[in-house]
Amino acid sequence: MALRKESIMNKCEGCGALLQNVDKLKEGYTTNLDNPLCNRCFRIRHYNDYQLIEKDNDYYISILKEIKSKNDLTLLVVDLFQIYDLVNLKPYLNSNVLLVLTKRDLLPEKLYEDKILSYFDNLGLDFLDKIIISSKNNYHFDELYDLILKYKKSQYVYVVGYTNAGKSTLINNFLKLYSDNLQFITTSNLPSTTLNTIEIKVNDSFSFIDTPGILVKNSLLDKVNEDVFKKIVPKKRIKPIVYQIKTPQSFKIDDFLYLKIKEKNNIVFYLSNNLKIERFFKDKVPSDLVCHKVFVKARHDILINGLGFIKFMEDCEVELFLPTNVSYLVRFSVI
Ligand SMILES: Nc1nc2c(ncn2[C@@H]2O[C@H](COP(=O)(O)OP(=O)(O)OP(=O)(O)O)[C@@H](O)[C@H]2O)c(=O)[nH]1
Ligand SMILES: [Mg+2]
Repeated sequence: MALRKESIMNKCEGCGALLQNVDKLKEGYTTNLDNPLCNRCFRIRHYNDYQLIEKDNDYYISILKEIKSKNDLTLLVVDLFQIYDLVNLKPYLNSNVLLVLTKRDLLPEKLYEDKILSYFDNLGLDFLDKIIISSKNNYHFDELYDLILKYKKSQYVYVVGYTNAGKSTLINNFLKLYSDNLQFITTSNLPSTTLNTIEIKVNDSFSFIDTPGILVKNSLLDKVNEDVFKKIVPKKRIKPIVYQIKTPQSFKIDDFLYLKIKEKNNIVFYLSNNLKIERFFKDKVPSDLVCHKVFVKARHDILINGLGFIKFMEDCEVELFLPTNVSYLVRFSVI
């Protein structure tokens, strides 16, 4: 795979797939090979009609390995609202990685940004620098631009990360703010939008190379249909929902989360505003969910992969019921 030769290959400008006019169901299909976009990108952009094209993680890893060998500046884009297994990426990252934590606009305005940054310091990964941004409201974009100029090794800056993190949106926003280039990359709220590397010139200082996102393992988002997916992924700033707990009780969200709390506590849900939380004072444990007994310290959160997080004000042991193979982690609270 030649990462820097895309301008002379016939690639879709929106997703990077090689254009072809043979198989309608395969990536890069177009009726006219002179079109700049494949049919799939055209339909995402104009009809919001998304066609899922699945690849396996070996494909993404092979792209990461090739990027590592270049030793150029790499932006590792991380959605602040999701849990990613960043430690597992360590073997595939070079020593020129800038950590870009994005979607700040979704989290409450009051937040200890330093605490978030220190959480990522403790993962055992070496970053040149770290920055919290939002592509939605240009938050810290000038600062990110300066960091790129400071750390870039050549004219190429690679953008990597898990699927849906916001890599292509970040690049499009850069083009809007700092470039005359009118091109833009296809984005969507569903996974695996970018299918191959895309080289895109920002200005004479540098070009970005966008990459397809790595698939997220053990996420609730893999276990639900498209309608529920859209409900779970937040689009607007999350409104925290607080519950005072004085007697044993349980909480249920749709058919994918059930939480049992026995002791006094105050808890806060940070989830998409489109989800409804039901409270019960009698047990109604769903039989198809897996029970995890979780000890949570005061002012810690349980983060549920793909869903969001729940803050606990007091020490407690809770029973958390989730679908099979959905992971969670406990982390000190940053809000
Ligand atoms: N609220 C908010 N949404 C964002 C932000 N950045 C990206 N998004 C949304 O996140 C979703 C995924 O964005 P993409 O740019 O397509 O993500 P990607 O990392 O390129 O995904 P792949 O191409 O699948 O690897 C889209 O719905 C974007 O609108 C942000 O800063 N804030
Ligand atoms: Mg993309």
